[in-house]
Amino acid sequence: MKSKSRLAFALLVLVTGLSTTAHAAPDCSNYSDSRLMQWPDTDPVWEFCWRDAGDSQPQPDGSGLELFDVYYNGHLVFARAHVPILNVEYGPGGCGCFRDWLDSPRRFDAEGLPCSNGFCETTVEPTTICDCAPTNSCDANPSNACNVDIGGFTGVAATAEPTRLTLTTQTSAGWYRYIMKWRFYLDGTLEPVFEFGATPNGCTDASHFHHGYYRLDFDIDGAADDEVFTEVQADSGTDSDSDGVADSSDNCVAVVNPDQNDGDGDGFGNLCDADFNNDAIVNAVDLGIMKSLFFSDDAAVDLNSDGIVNVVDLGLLKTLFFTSPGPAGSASETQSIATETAGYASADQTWIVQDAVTGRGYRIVPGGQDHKLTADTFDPTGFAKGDFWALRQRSNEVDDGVNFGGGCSAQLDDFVNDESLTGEDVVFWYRLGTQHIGMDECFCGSRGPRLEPVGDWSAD
Ligand SMILES: [Cu+2]
Repeated sequence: MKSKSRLAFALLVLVTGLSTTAHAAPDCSNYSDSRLMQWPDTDPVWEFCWRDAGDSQPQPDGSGLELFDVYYNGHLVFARAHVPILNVEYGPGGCGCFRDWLDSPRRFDAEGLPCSNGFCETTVEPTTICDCAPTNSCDANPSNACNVDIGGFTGVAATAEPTRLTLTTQTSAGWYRYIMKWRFYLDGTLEPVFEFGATPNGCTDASHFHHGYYRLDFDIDGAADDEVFTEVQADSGTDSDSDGVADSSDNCVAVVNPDQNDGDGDGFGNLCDADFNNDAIVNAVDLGIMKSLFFSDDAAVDLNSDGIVNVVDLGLLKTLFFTSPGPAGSASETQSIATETAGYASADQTWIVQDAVTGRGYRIVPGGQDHKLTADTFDPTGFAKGDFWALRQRSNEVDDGVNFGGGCSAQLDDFVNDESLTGEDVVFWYRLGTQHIGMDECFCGSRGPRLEPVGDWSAD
């Protein structure tokens, strides 16, 4: 990988007059204390500026290892991605609640070359307070080696493997230790990872819940023209036409077709698809195609699949005239989020933020444990406030301002005020969290969503 200081990069540009890639690399001089990353070395697919947690904004709490102007294959993904809100709530008999900070880097074990000035280029992932084999349970670990600081490196470690680049950092807030990773894959997948640890103290013997709030300021192909969708998995038990095939996999949801025959393989069953030229409308052109194949056994035009194209099929075509093929069911139902929305996620819910013009987007797929809010001694939902907030980008909404008004709980709901999202610059906030039952602080509860590219992200 390449990671150059701003100065070194400016020097390179001066000397060569050229960037090392076909398009201009992000200009990290726009973001104080940030550095450029390009990976892989040759023909980089990921290019972005990153800023160490110690320099992160906004103050007073910072926002961890920040990313700016993140490009995949030369296409802009994020303007900024970081964690401005971090908090913890204790159950009965515990220590109340805390608003924590993500701007105090803490040492961990990273070895590589170069490994200085807060940056360590490694070939194996570094070891943090959360990597404590053989057990994650402090109680079960005889040497109790899981919740002590180790290593002598402070800053950001970058680990290049054949198919992914991982940036890792560790910070402290009192006795707590927080690990942030960003994993960048060659195929465009991006995985933020958050882990929650601690050193020994009197509080964590009581059950408590940690919450981190990612702020993902998507600027896919620029700030304009964003749209947000939510995808909910269809109820696999519903069968609207009672043909024995559930809607979620029925290629004619409204027509009884237990055989599911689809002669042209376009996803619509023959009985609801007289669109032979696949232009999405049944019209005179399709009628002409049927005429030319009359008395043949053409698999696509034989609408009732009885082995011959005849007057029965012509009758079926007439009933489908001027309609679109389908509808066919799908495993997920996509709905637009047209105005600012927040809430808790339902099972299997995912989201897509995409550019309406280019069709490029990212799907946000929650990690299986990210949203879990079951606690044995108290209800953490009131404190968590939600799992997601789809908001219009506002420069005064980078933090929730709680530090000016007091309180531990996230106050993102104050930003939800019916502003339109369609065609705007969208910010997606994503909460993840984990419960620590008393004495299990060696369990760090690795959390994080998977961000998958949607659309054509190949290089221009
Ligand atoms: Cu904890």
